Amino acid sequence: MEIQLWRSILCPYELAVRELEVKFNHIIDECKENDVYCPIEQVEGRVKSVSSILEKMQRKHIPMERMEEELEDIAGVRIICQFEEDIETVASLIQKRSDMVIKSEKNYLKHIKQSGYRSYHLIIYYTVDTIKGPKKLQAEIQIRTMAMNFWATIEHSLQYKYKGDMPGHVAERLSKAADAINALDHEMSSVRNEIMDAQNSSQMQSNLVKDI
Ligand code: 0O2
Repeated sequence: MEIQLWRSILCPYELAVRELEVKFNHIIDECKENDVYCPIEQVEGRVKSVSSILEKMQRKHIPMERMEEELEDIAGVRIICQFEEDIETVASLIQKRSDMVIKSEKNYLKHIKQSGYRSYHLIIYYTVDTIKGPKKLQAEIQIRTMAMNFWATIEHSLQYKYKGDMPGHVAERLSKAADAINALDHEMSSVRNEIMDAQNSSQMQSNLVKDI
């Protein structure tokens, strides 16, 4: 397919990724403005590369005419959170929005992948306005903690390095590292809960003193 044709196919996806990044970053701004804790730490977006699209179509035997329907992650946005509990909060924020419709979810937090990969994926329908009119497309939103992202980023680049043929001992070490990441996420949540409990009880005590 000609470069020009690829550009015109991917152009609305570029717009979708940019709009979604703006919208999720705006949630961070709104939280700052209102001085409330933000469940979103960072937002990243990308449009899948042509070579990656072609590789996936070949691997999954997807014909060209079904590409946009079957490739759900041409547009991709990654939302990074501080704590595991934030993931659910972000998912319910998305659920309540009128501009994003959830098509499906993949919960790799409950069903951890064999590699050790943990993340929460949502496929959404999102409409962009183009010069040819509105276009409803699909986008994948990956929601994960900073620790999960650290692991997934390194594991992904190793997968790329080994071109799908990762030596067993490397995969095993990565799987153990994923367990350590899981333990780290739990520990950080526990520390946070302890601090919040202490803050709440000192707040209650100072309210009591005020009442007296
Ligand atoms: P990129 O560069 O992010 O586009 P697939 O797994 O691609 O055959 P499907 O059903 O779309 O098919 O998979 P899934 O699991 O819903 O989502 C795929 C994306 O999730 C991947 O995209 C990764 O970003 C991420 N992912 C899934 N499994 C793993 C894993 O074991 N390790 C890491 N690091 N990431 C994972 P792409 O297309 O691989 O890459």
